[in-house]
Amino acid sequence: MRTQVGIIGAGPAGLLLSRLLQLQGIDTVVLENRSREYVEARIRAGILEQHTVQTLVDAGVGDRLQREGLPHDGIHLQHPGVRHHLDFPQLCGRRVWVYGQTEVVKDLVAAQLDDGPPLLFEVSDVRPEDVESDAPRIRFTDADGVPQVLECDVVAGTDGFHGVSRPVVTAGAGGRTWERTHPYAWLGILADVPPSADELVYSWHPDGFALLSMRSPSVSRLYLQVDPTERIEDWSDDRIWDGLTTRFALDGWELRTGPVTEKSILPMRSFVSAPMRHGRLFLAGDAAHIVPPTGAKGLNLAVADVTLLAQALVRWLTEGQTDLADTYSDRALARVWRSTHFSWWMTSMFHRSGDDLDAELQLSQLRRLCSSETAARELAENYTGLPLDT
Ligand code: FAS
Ligand code: PHB
Repeated sequence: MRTQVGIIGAGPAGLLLSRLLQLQGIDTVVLENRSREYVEARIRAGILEQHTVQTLVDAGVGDRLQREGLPHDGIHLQHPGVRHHLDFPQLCGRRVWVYGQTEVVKDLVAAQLDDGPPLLFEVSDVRPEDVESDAPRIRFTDADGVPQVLECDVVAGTDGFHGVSRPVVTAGAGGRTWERTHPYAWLGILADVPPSADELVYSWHPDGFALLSMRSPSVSRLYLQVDPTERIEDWSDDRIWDGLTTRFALDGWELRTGPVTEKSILPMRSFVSAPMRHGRLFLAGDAAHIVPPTGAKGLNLAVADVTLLAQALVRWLTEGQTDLADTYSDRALARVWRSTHFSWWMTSMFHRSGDDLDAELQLSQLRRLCSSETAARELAENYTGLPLDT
């Protein structure tokens, strides 16, 4: 098999990269080791930055997003007795959209299987090889158990945190990684109950953080800060709703409860690996970096990476110019560190772990955000997504 760009992993990064390159006449093949059903069922992010929405719309995969997605003009910040709304258009002229990552992936898979380049599910033994040469290739076994070799001009490692691509980059390019596992986790639920608030509520509470989010006018998505050692079996639906009701308590307001359809516990990690390239192997998305979800940056960072990578590969493969490819890693990492800082800052401000002094410092920060337009603008600019350095 032969193509121009071999893409490992059919998450949002790999699928969108294939789409952006297809629109510029660049051939790709996407290799995914899970089934279509599995990839389309994974419940992850839910907030799209404005540039992410524009990128999906410009790539011709934004119709359902614009029909079914929920545009949000802000978020609510809560601490005991106070719920304060941040008006994003007023603060920074941008907004965000609520549209599940599950739906983004379904739209991208449908477009690819409709009139797109090859997307091979349920492959195995994927190994990028000779990425330092001018003729890299990917060895893999197809869904029928037949060994295959995909010869490429370039390989894109968009295979997530546990993928095979990053180890090849770090082994070849040296470089380094930065990592921190945060001392808390998120218990997340999906529930068939209309959201109890018009926009997201980030709540600081002595018992721990809580987040009220949603997926549609009839489906709520909520998160509770729990200890990382907690087991989901120990959390009955009633216990979860009690915890949420306590942490969102506000006079004259009530949290609606309903049937829980999915629940899981998500560890929280900050991780960055540099460089994001070795030879003709380029990393994008969770393959190179992980942020805690408090800043709603994971999916949006993956989209930003592949927007930069697509531009670099089009210039290289159609004009023979390697300037953007040669600076891709540094340019992508600049945004990665900005998002890693913002995600750490939001996480540190809302999650209870330290002593009472920490609690007062967090509350002072929150009061500042609720009373200062300058402080609120900094949050709004980062949350809605800083302009891409394209
Ligand atoms: P992905 O991990 O999505 O995709 C990588 C793909 O590569 C997968 O389909 C995988 O099966 C495939 N793959 C792996 N190894 C392979 C191999 N050897 N061969 C072939 N294919 C291979 N972000 C938020 O902003 N908000 C959230 O609430 C949120 N919740 C999350 C919950 C969870 C459990 C996780 C893990 C992440 C969450 N994130 C959240 C972050 C999330 O949105 C990621 O940033 C996003 O999925 C990154 O997309 P990709 O880089 O495409 O990686
Ligand atoms: C979500 O809707 O899943 C969500 C929203 C905001 C976050 C994290 C997750 O910060």
